[in-house]
Amino acid sequence: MVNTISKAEQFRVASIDSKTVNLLDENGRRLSLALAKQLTKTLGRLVVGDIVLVADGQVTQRQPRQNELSKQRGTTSKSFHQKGKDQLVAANIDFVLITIAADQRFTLSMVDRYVASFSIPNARLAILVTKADAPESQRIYDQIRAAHPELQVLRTSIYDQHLRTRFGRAFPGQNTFTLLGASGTGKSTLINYLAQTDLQTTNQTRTGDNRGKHTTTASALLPIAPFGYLIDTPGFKVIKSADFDPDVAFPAIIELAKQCQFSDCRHLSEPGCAVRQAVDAGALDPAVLLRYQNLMREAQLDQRRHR
Ligand SMILES: Nc1nc2c(ncn2[C@@H]2O[C@H](COP(=O)(O)OP(=O)(O)OP(=O)(O)O)[C@@H](O)[C@H]2O)c(=O)[nH]1
Ligand SMILES: [Mg+2]
Ligand SMILES: [Zn+2]
Repeated sequence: MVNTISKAEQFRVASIDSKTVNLLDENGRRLSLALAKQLTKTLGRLVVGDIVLVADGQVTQRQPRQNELSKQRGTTSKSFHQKGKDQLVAANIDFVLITIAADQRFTLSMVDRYVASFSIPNARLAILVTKADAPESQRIYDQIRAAHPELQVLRTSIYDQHLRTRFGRAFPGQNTFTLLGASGTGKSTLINYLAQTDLQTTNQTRTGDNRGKHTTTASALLPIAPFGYLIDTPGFKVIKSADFDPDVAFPAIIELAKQCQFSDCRHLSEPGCAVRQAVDAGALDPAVLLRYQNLMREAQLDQRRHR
């Protein structure tokens, strides 16, 4: 008997442009649907990485999201109504991979910011020090390891012929990765390298400061065997989500703060502050408290700006 009822099939959102949503199924089958024909009113907005059911050329259902990753809109594109509003980047992510290029300006506060902004539920955050062939890469790697011993940090270089093996060992199994980082850090280049084919457009960085030219302009989910899916994203203009929690980047301080006399202690000059006591006793590096206070200040400035 011929089956006349079309069964709903499961796809993943691979990319979205102004008119079309491009889908991909587990067998690599692709399907492009007109956005205008989708029931976005009932489904909510779709984002790259979403898992959806499709029947008769229509998305009929969006599966509940494992998590969502959003970033703050670039200041340039921020209209009055969008102030401080987040832009959804991707959903259903297992690993958030932050790219930090060894040939660009580096500060630890940048890493603190990334960790505070992009630690999301049900995903692990790891740092990739890209362009590991650049002279500063070892120093940057060591600094990040020392400041964030809780994080997985991997040096990557497209001149490393064992990179695919090392990447597979660092992130075993099939996962969905989102690459996040400044423009020109080599996100698209890394994706092409892992895929062993040019899927994404890349571009040289500016001479002088090696900053990127914002080559990638939209997020895209790419199936790359045997690793799973990699999501390429546009380079950052502003490194943070609208609401970021400085505490997240400082697990040692969170732990100590449980012993502070006041539960809302900011570890500045409050009496009975266990964090400052730990610094005085030599149990906590004063540089860590400084970094924490810097990030707190930035978060406060930011909140004021967007209110
Ligand atoms: N030396 C060296 N250069 C690299 C490496 N990875 C990437 N690059 C170079 O860095 C430049 C920028 O790479 P892209 O992949 O376009 O950077 P991106 O992060 O995708 O940038 P946006 O799309 O603008 O966000 C290119 O010229 C790459 O060849 C690496 O491991 N070593
Ligand atoms: Mg790119
Ligand atoms: Zn305190």
